[in-house]
Amino acid sequence: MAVLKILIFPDQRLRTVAKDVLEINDEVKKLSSDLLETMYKGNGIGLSATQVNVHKKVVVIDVSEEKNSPLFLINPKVEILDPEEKIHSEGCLSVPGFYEEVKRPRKIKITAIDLDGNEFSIEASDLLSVAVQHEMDHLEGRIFLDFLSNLKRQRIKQKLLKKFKVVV
Ligand code: QAP
Ligand code: CO
Repeated sequence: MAVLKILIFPDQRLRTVAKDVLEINDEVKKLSSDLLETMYKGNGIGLSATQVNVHKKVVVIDVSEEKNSPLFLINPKVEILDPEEKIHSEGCLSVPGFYEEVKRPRKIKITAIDLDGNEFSIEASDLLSVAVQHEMDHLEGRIFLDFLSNLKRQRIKQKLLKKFKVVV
C-alpha cells in the first residue's frame, strides 16, 4: 500500500471526468487499497480516484467510527429514493480546512461493482448518503464548493492558493 498525493482545489485536474473501469485487475485493486490508506492517513471518510489524479471510477468510503468498514465502489450509479433535500456540513480532503453546508437528496440507492467484480446495491441515508453523493460528484469533475455562492467559492480558492502550491 502507499499514501498518494491528493490534488488541492482549485487544481484543474479535479475537473476531469473519470472513465469506467473495464476490468477488476491488480491495478484497480492496488489503486483501491492505496486510496483507502491515503484516506485513513488524512482522517477522511471518503476519497475518489479523481483526487489522486487517476481518472477512473473508483471510490472508497468508510463512515464507521472504528475506521474498519471500508466500502469500495467501482463504476457507481445512483438512484434517488427520496428527493427531499437534507442539509449537511461537508468537507473534502482536496479542500483542507473548509467545511460548508450542502443540500442533497436524503435517500439514495447505489449500484456498483465490488473488488471481486460482483455487482451489488445498497440503500443509503444520513452520512453514508452524503458521502456517496460527494464522492460520485468527484468522478464527474464536480466539487461540493460548486453548490456554494461564487463569492464563497472565490474566497476559499484565494485562501487555498496562498497556502498551497496549487497547479491551476
Ligand atoms: C466527503 O470528506 C464528506 O478539511 C469526505 O482538514 C465530508 O473525508 C462526506 C478532511 C463530509 C460527507 C460529509 C477534511 C480531513 C476530510 C479537511 C472528507 C481536513 C481533514 C474530509
Ligand atoms: Co471530496
